[in-house]
Amino acid sequence: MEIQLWREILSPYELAVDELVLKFRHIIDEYRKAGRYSPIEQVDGRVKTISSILDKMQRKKINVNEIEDELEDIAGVRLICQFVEDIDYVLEIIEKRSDMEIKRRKDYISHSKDSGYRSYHLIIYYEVNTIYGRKRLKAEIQIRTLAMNFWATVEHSLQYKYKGNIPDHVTTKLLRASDAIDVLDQEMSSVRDEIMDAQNSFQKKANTVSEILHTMQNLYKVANKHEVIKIQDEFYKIYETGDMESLEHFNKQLDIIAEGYRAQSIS
Ligand code: 0O2
Repeated sequence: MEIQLWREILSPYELAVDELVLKFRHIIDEYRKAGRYSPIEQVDGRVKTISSILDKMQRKKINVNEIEDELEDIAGVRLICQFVEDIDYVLEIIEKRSDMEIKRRKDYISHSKDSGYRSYHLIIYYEVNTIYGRKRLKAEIQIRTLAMNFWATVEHSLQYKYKGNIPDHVTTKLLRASDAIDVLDQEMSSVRDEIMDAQNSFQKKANTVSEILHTMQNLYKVANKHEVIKIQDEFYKIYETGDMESLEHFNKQLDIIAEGYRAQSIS
């Protein structure tokens, strides 16, 4: 097939990956801005390379004109979670969306692959709008924990190195490592609530500090400089104590001061 034709085929998939990555990153952002724990930790996306498509076509005996029907992972998005439990929340988020329709699920977490691979896969239908009109295409979403992702990344590089024929002694070690990853995920789950609490308070503090700094920046433009410097010193003192309640109280007081200046500028 001509290179130009490949570009035409792959272009809507590139758009789909860009849009999906943006949408999932926005979900993380929404959670964090609301001071809540995000079940998605990290988002990656890629369009399968032409050489990887050719490899898979060869492996699965797929014709050029069947590529889009038969290859369901030309567009791929990977959602990385901190804990196994988060995967169910992510699934719920996707199930509720109107712009993604689940076609197929592959649960390699309940039943890991013979290689030791663990991950939850969804094949979704997703619609993009291009200059040629609307196109409904398929995309693969892989959902897995940080630990599962570590294993899959290492194993994938070994598959590449050994061209799919990993020696037995390495396979044995990989299977053992996969079991260890499972144990690690279970151990991490047992302290999930504690870790989530810690991360939530960290996020809340970061949000409050960012609001305070934003208001102070605005005050610099309209208020008396000496007054703002006094407010700033007060902020540093409270910040050093590390007391969250005082920081939130200070934020509210600062809002009232800023509101006063806004009222003055209107009258
Ligand atoms: P690449 O290079 O990552 O793109 P099927 O649905 O069974 O007809 P398919 O499409 O192979 O066939 O589905 P499957 O098994 O769900 O695999 C889809 C993708 O999951 C793979 O894409 C890999 O990215 C990943 N994957 C599956 N099995 C393994 C594994 O044992 N180890 C690792 N590291 N990744 C795996 P590709 O196209 O095979 O590869």
